[in-house]
Amino acid sequence: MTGVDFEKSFVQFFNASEISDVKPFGNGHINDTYLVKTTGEAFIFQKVNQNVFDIAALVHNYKILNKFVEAYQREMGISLTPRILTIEIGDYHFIDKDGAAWRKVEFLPESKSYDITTDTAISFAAAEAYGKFQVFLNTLDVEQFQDTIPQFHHLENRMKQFEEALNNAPKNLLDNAAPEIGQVEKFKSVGIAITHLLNTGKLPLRLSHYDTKLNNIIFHESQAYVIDLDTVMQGSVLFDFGDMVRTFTSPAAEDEPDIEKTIFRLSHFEALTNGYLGVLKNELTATEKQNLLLGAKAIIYEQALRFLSDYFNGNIYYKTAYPEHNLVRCRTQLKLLEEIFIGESKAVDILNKVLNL
Ligand code: GN1
Ligand code: MG
Repeated sequence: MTGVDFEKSFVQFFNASEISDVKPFGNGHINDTYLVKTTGEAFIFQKVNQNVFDIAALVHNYKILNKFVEAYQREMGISLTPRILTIEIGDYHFIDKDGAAWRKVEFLPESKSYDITTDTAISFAAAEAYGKFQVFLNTLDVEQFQDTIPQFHHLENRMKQFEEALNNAPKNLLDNAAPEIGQVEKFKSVGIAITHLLNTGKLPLRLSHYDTKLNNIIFHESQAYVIDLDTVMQGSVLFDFGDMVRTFTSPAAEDEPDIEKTIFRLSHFEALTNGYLGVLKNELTATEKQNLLLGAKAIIYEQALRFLSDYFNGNIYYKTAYPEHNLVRCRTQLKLLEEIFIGESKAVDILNKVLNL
């Protein structure tokens, strides 16, 4: 938490004499997040990982996005996301000597977020917040935004990266992951199907959130706020719907070692589908509506590939707590994918009902 970069960045935003406490905060796998308490107030202080994000693109996107978020709040009286505080007019980030970006964000006191939930009302409300956020994003010009991570939700790219990781993996890791390698092969058709669909050009390119995990929604005073806008970029709603299915429908943590605990709960699928599509369905095209479940399968498959690739690469992308952590994460994704295939016809019925298809 300390170190030269931390100190130098910290003083850009805070008056050290007013600080009462600084501690790590949240469960992000990529960025470093701290809760900073000052006399009377608290803030989120965050370091955006320069090894993962194109920082210039990220800084560019935030400037545009914030302008519209603030205008939306002024006009509609609704805040979509906690405020990001400027260091100078229009400047939200401080770039340190290594190229990482630091920022200060409003902290909503007594707010709650959930890694997993048993409450379908929470799944509904979180999905509705993402739906409203997408309605807002639909009003912006996608062409103005840059990719903060090139080819992020791009299965062709992810499958290629996986093949490379597999080819370069040490023998002992290949042995440990033999069953998972087999399952990845078994589900390859998911990656091929979404790639084919994306390549037909039939999906509209929309500005997307691209990290719609349950814990990227903050509940505060009966309102749900969307956080983590680092991956807002050109994309497809299929992946945003999919990442909700991935993180809302299982009652087990993403890194739960007991594989039996990862299941696909149709009750939460129904809740999130109602919440998200209740506000968004009239803005979606027929192709989008027909492929929402493929989006869910695709992002879960992608996540399995990403975790397993990182395991083979020596755990260089995701923060890990033990050597097999990424392998354990990969297993939950593959189990969830299997469960979705089992529950598919019921899930399609739910989708058709909500979409009046
Ligand atoms: C990362 O750091 P966090 O939790 O916001 C990742 C997501 C993954 C997620 C898996 C930029 O998100 O794409 O879905 O981990 N973010 C990036 O839990 O790679
Ligand atoms: Mg994120």
